[in-house]
Amino acid sequence: MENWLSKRARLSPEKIAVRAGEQSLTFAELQQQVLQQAGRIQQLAPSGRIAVLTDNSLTGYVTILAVQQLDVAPVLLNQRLSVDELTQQLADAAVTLCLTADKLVRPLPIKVVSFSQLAQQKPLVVTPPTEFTATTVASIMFTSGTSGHAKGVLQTYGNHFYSAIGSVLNLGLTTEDAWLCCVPLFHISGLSIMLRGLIYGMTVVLVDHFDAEEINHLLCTQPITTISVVPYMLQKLLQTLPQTQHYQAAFRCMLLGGGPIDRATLAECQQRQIPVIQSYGMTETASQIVALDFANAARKLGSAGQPLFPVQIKIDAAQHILVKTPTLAAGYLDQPEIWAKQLHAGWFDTDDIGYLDDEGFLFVQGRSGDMINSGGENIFPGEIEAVYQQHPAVKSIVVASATDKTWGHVPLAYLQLNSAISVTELRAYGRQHLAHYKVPRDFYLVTDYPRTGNGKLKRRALSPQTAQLLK
Ligand code: S0N
Ligand code: AMP
Ligand code: MG
Ligand code: MG
Repeated sequence: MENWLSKRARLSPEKIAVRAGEQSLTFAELQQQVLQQAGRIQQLAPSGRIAVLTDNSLTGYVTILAVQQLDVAPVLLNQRLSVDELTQQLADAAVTLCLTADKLVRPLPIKVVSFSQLAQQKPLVVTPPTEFTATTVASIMFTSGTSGHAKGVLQTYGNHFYSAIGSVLNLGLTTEDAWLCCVPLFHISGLSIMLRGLIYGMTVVLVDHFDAEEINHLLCTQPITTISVVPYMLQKLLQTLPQTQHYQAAFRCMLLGGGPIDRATLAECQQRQIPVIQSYGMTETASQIVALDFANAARKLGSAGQPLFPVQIKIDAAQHILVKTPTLAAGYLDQPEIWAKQLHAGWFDTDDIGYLDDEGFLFVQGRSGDMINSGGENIFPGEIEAVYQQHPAVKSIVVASATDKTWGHVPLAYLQLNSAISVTELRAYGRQHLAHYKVPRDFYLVTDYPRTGNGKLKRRALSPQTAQLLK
């Protein structure tokens, strides 16, 4: 395929590509800014991989596209990670240059260039790739792993293209469409909106951080047609939208994904005429692979929908959701053996549990493994345990999931101690080494861990009821 940015700038140069607050860029202007930014990055003479650490700022948006125009797959870093976690990912991806929003600059063991330092560079003239090949890796983003070690997911241009097409065949497209992006660009939820923008020739309304009142205000006053949200965001939007206020008539789709949702929230949306479209997908499938359609949204409340046109789904004997899709990533960076374990004859085992009803609609029921989904962020107990096991006061630790009113699920820690330590110290230690959303909400002391007859840990049998809360 022709380079998406060049093609889009030629097809619809005057159309608004992106709006961010008071700023907006047409596709022609976006192309010009992106190529200039690429020229500045080139001035830094990067060799090897380039990471981008940014919130949803317009400069971040331009920078991610600029790295792609240098024919390099940007490594997209989660802004909430700790220095230790970022350092690990940078090393895993052999990144040599990290382009960083000024407010996210942190000491990292590689070359860090802030966006304002980058702006000082004199742009070189760059020659962008004329084509985006389907098999070329377009982006790398990390997703947490069982062992405590994050895995870099290799998303290709082919993955993103099939994903964008699968979505639009379901949701449709009008010339008026404007998609609000308040989900992070460093997650596929956000990155996919940016790439759909190029592919569809659609306006993206970029919001640098999630503020429910501000988003409600935008949806009530501006001609936005679509927004992507995780369940936490939907709940906050509902809580802060006064009963007397309504979204603009043009608003047609609240695309919900990234985690489980309760029926009551969906029913409330229905009652308030908020057009929620549930979806199911993951980083490894370059966003949604299953989604509801407008005709069935009300009738199939609670279902994640049907497989999108390019996607096949089946359920195996253990009730795991298996997927076969051209949006499936090329693999995990340098971890082919882990990838191979999840892939059987072209079918990828999601580790999610679900069933298909008699009409082929998917219902996601949970996870087979230990993953914790907190506000749309994935956490594996192993990554938390590995950090706390380094602490001299901790003799042993097991982390388990608990439901939480705000975040859906959160980690709880069950400990045996070598020496006395306060919960304040345990929290501070966690916050130093882990993303804050991974720090266990509560810490409990236990005398023993529940095990099966043959000694295997029964993580899910741990409960605050049988443990002593550390205060
Ligand atoms: C929900 C978010 C925005 C919450 O962040 P917020 O409110 O900005 O928090 P901060 O102000 O930064 O911090 C306040 C305190 O809250 C803690 N905190 C932040 N996030 C979490 C969290 N997730 N869990 C627990 N605590 C959290 C902070 O640590 C801070 O505390 P202190 O002060 O103590 O540090 C944010 O979490 C967020 O953006 N979440 C969503 C991420 C996301 O997009 N996930 C989806 C990933 N999956 C996919 O992308 C695949 C599915 C997909 O593609 C998709 C998904 C949705 C819709 C559409 C699609 C699609 O298919 O297109
Ligand atoms: P990530 O790897 O961050 O992209 O997160 C993807 C995971 O989020 C999936 O494997 C599921 O566990 C969860 N998830 C996504 N959509 C849904 C949904 N509709 N219902 C339940 N869980 C979901
Ligand atoms: Mg995942
Ligand atoms: Mg905030």
